[in-house]
Amino acid sequence: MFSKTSLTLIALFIGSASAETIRAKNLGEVFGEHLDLEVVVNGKRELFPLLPGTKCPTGHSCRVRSIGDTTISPMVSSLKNNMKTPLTMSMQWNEFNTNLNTVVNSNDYCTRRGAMTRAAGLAAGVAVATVSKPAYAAETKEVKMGSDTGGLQFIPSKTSICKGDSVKWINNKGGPHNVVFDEDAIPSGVNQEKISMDEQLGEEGDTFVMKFDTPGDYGYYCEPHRGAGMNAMLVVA
Ligand code: CU1
Repeated sequence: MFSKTSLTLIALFIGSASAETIRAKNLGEVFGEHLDLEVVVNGKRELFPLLPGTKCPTGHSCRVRSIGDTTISPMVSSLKNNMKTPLTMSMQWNEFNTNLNTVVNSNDYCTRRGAMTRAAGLAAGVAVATVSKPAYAAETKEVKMGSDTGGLQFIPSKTSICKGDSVKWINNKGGPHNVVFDEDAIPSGVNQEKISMDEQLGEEGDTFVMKFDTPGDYGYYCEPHRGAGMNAMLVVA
């Protein structure tokens, strides 16, 4: 869906946005110029190219790209290729800048992941309406039931997701296994029966998938092997 270089740029930006400090600098109206959004990460300067005609996002520092600089970010090329009309271009660019603001201001992983996923989607030409849906940035994390050598445990024993994400439990070895949440170790208001399994997974490769919308800590165990200590933790942020 994205070019390799675009993905590298996105990955770089996600990785670098956690502890940045932003210096505000008023450049005034620089319409028609190429601007680079400047983010300082651990004393190291990162530049993120903005489209021609775009103002520096409020509260951020931007630099005017030097004349004759022919280096164009693959992300910008992708944006140009995918924004067909001036109207959708300005709409999507506003949305993109909003997401950038969220990304550079937020230290929260889930917020940042959502914003960056939406921004990347817009850069690839996905419609605003689509990327704005909560499910757009959602992920599914996998948990093995039983270690590869047949150990009675969930692997990993602790899983962290963002609200709206799902977990897929996969029956690995040593089954049958199941997933039962501990009534006393889930967020209040969550229906224990609704998120737990009724049955057990007998065949290797069988799966159980559940989506989690309420933040908090969830303790769960495998009913047949609870006595053997087969329990684990899920954290929904
Ligand atoms: Cu089990």
